[in-house]
Amino acid sequence: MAVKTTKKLTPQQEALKSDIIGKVNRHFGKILEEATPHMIYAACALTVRDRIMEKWAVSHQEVKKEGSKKLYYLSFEFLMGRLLCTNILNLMQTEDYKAVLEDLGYTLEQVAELENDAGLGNGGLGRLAACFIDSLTTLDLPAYGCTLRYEYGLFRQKIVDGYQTELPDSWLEYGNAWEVARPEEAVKVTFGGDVHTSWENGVMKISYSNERSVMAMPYDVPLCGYDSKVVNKLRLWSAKSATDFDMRAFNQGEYVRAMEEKELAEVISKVLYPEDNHTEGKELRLKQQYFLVSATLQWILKEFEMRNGDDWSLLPEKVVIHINDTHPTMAIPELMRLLMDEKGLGWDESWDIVTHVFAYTNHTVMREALEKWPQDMFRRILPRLYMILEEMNRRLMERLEAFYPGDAAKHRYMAILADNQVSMANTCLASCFAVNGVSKLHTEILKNDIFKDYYLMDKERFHAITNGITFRRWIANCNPELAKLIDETIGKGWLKDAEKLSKLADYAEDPVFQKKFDAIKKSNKKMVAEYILEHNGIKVDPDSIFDIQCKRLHEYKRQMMNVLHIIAEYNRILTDKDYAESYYPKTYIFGAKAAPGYKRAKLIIKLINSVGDMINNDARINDKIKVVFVENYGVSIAEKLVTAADVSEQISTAGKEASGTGNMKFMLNGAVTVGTMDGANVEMYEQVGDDNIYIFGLRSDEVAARERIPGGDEVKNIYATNSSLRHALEQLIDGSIVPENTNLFMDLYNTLLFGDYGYPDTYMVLRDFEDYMNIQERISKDYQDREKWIAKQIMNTAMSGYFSSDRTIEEYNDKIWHLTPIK
Ligand code: 26W
Repeated sequence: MAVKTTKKLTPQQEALKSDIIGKVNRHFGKILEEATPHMIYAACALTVRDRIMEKWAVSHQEVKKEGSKKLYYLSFEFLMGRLLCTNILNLMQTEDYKAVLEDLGYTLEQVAELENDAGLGNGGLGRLAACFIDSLTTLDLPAYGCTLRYEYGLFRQKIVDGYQTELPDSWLEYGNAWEVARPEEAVKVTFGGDVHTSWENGVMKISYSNERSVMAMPYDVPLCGYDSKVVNKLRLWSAKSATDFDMRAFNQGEYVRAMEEKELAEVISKVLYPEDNHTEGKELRLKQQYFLVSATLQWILKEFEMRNGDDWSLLPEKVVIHINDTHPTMAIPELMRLLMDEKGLGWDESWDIVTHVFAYTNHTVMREALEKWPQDMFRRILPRLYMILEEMNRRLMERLEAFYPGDAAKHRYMAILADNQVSMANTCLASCFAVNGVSKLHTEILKNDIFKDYYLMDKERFHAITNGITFRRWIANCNPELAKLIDETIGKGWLKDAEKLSKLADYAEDPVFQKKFDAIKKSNKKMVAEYILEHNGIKVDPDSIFDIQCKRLHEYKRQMMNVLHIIAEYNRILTDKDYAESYYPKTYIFGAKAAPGYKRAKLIIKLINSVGDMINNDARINDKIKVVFVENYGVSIAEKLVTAADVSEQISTAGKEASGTGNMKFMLNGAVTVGTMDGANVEMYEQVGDDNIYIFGLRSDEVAARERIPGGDEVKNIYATNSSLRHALEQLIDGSIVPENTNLFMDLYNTLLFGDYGYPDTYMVLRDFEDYMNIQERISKDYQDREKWIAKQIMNTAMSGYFSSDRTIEEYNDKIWHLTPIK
């Protein structure tokens, strides 16, 4: 692959080298010269794993000895990405691995690229979980991440003729070097059937008939923190047929049927649901949810019992369970069930424990994302849990009647069971000892709007904890040159204490530092330009402004506004000579997956690609604008893109983006944000001040006010008066973009101008357009004042310390979890 270097290795590096060669020999039965690059990757990973395992054994003993309280972070998504570089960095061996691999004729980057992304998540919520586990471990806090071992992660996106198509993500095809199977810890999870109650000595006994069981098989991925002694783990549960075991006894016919049943059972952990911010209410998803929480809780109780015996009242002192959005909510009635039916506790005792063990984070206020299950489906699949929910609901109604006497509408809105549905959010709100939002603004919306009635009942429970990201991955690993420059300028401490980055502010206007900082941005832009040339066949100019919007595709994130604005700029270059002459070249880069069933989002992807074709191939504009859609956006592609952005697009409709974390990744790497006062953008603005961020658009209260009225007049007026917007809109339906199919984008045109339910422009694209256009024009101007612009970029990196997930985790720990760091 690369050219071998002749640098002399240190004794430690020599030892590492023979370790790697040894793995190639013993694991693959090959000599080094015969090893494929994949074998080199696997051999490397195995040496790293050995080192983690050694630490693990020690760490495990420490946790046991100290009898510490543990956090179980339950999440349906853990978007881990690749682990090789993270683990090497965390073990502080990056230089050694680099040197050894170079000695073997590889670069670390080349080898790392061979690892499949663990794409076990859709977007923000899943990536947040991954950043959290890194920070928890780095802060020496004992914690376990718990999720499903999806055989297929989030689909691989392939753009065909401008359209998104979905391919399976078989990330396990070469095996997973990081996991360890724990078959001895498998547990049984039971679905369906009939529940029978009987009484023995005054105690209710539960039994089942016609139920079906599935085995849950755990796989553990050990995780080490940066410069920390603790090893935590991510536990991945995989579904296995419970009938596997008597397979031998089966005759030919039954053998095949048994195989079919096995397939049915194992389908539970087959695939990650690709919906983000939208629930579908599918039976299999309900089963996945119960499967994860039941397996995890059985394990938690077993561990607790082993260490502490059967005094269950101690559970809240030893265990805290975090529910990452409502998806694992069934953990609440499941713990009730286990304590009552299996451990013999009464309702009140169990309830007292349950209400001191669970904490819940909300990650979205989008109505279509709030999970509700049809009651009859729930009852059929989880009959015993349903009984428990009925009793929880009955008691909840008593509490509500006491607090809000006679207010039936309110009771219904706050109920666990109402309108033939089971409300997961209300189950959490009725049971958790802590509830939090993921930014200041988002928490205000929870308190004053969607969860207001619960907030008024118990204000102390609500917390605002702003999200963060791990600086180890999002700067040290993805932008090593910038990390090195920071080390040289302010010393190394910032990787464990991100607030130290603020010292960079002193260098914002220093010409020598500016030059170095700018050179790094430029070289990252070149790297991305090469990537684009290779993958899209489009030549982009690294000297142009790189304006990037990458995130899930959703109407509220307003990729649509971005595209309309690009069309408007393009039109103006064609018609306004002065404008064309002064126009500073721009490269607009998009990356986004759309949920496969979200037609409009997929149409927006097609629009971006079609607008790209139209503009990129128009010789009249002389390469001034390029539009690029980067396929298959995910963690590893983000790691490239965030380092190369000049402008970061964070333009959601105010009030809709709970926090955003992509915004932080760009900021950290010295991009300047153009954004609305939404989610964590608000706090980014507080950190960097007016000069270093471009804020535009309606504020969340202004959006909320407009949502209450149909708004047709305002929209009509905008349409009549803003001619560049009108022109761009008309081009959606006049064949300018795709001449052979004039009607292609009709739906996008219609939804903006007429809306779906008589409310046009649901996401305020048209109403924010002019403001957006003006601010974009200002950005283009400001960019050309190079010193001033680079100073802005440096200020963004300097003031990003607050957005470290280490800070977030410390807040969670102080306010909610109360874990003690392992010594
Ligand atoms: C059931 C379907 C479904 C799937 C995922 C509904 C909702 C979700 C997530 C809660 C959506 C999500 O990822 N939300 C994002 O969470 C991030 C981490 O807190 C925030 O930064 C983003 O603003 C928020 O959209």
